[in-house]
Amino acid sequence: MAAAIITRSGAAITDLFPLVVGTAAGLWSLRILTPKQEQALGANEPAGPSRVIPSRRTFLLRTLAVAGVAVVVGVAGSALSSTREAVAKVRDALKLPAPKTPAPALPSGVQSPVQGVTPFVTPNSDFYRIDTALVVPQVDTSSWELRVHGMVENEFTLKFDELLSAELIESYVTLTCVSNVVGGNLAGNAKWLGYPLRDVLARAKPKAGADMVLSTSIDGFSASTPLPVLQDGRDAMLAVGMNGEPLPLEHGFPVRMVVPGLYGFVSATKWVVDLEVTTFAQKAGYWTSRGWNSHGPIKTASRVEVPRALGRVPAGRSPIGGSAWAQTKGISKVQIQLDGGQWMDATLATEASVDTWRQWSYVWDNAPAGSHNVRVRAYDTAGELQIEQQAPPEPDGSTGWHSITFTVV
Ligand SMILES: Nc1nc2c(c(=O)[nH]1)N[C@H]1C(S)=C(S)[C@@H](COP(=O)(O)O)O[C@H]1N2
Ligand SMILES: [Mo]
Repeated sequence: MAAAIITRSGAAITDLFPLVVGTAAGLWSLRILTPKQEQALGANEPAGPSRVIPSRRTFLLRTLAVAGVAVVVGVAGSALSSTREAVAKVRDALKLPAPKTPAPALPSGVQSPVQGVTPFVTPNSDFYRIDTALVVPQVDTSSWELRVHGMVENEFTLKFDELLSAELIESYVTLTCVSNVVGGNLAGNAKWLGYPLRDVLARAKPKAGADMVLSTSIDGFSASTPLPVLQDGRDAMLAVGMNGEPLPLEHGFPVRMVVPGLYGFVSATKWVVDLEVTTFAQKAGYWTSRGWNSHGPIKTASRVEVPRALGRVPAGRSPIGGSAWAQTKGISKVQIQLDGGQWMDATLATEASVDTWRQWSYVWDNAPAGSHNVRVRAYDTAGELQIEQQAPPEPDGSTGWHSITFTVV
């Protein structure tokens, strides 16, 4: 899965298109224009008499072929960028309706007082990205449709205008990737606007025996979401807005799924166009068929963000801070351990909702000069302690307590 991960801020994957295609075309033209023997030469093979030189005529024909391919590639590249511009214009012109149920205003104090802790709301341009597709799909709102079908009494197709005129909700939800390592940054928190999936399902009327909704993207990605999760009242939605704007193209414009409490690989389908009500026994999502789990509840996690790992801080007052999350349950306690000592309660920032991360802080006065270690662990509101045992992300999410070392100078 790591190979499919692209995290960046700002840049679009299509920006890489000319580079990738250019490199491929360059390599190919080198290959076709270069005599075979020369290519086959290894480091310790002698050069010289065995070289084969193509006739002028062959060389000319090959040059023409290369030029022809360059034209085709250029045309394809510019067609792609003009669709991108067209969809970007549609997005710029789009006015999202106000939600029927707005998100409650953020209480003051959600942000840890420690300088350098992640912003409580992640700006869209800094939001992590996970894509299996190399190129961002370009989906126009006028052609977007969502097919709702499978084990339901009422199959239907939803158009974008219908979705916008439905009763929309708004909610802060922290998305997390199953590939996030302990202490990693594949998590982001945004205010989402969308159509509740419970309403979509109430209209479709799932039949008895169904236990899963397979959502599919226009790019072929798919996710298996447990049906009860989409009906239990949490703010699972077909999202159209992210932090007060239409979804950025990279984050699924015009419509994606957002489901509090589940890792993105089983819930957060971007550019979603198909919902099939089915069973786990019959169908599997994209990553499930590649060795990852079928169900993906988010595991309680916490991390130290300040000081930075291996950072150097001045002597005196050392502020320590970070975030913790246990979506749908909420965080009730965060503890830290300094240099292997007693576990101590950190100060919790205000909770925005159980579906968002919660920040924490601790001030270490007069930390002695030298190298120090900080460990962190969190409890959810059921009193359950975050798993201590270290485990890698595959197949259902990493576990372990985050630990960093820093130096007081
Ligand atoms: N179409 C599509 N949707 C997708 C993915 C993808 O690769 N393709 N990745 C999923 C995963 S693994 C995660 S964690 C979230 C990440 O959403 P983001 O890229 O908006 O942060 O999207 C999910 N939806
Ligand atoms: Mo993910």
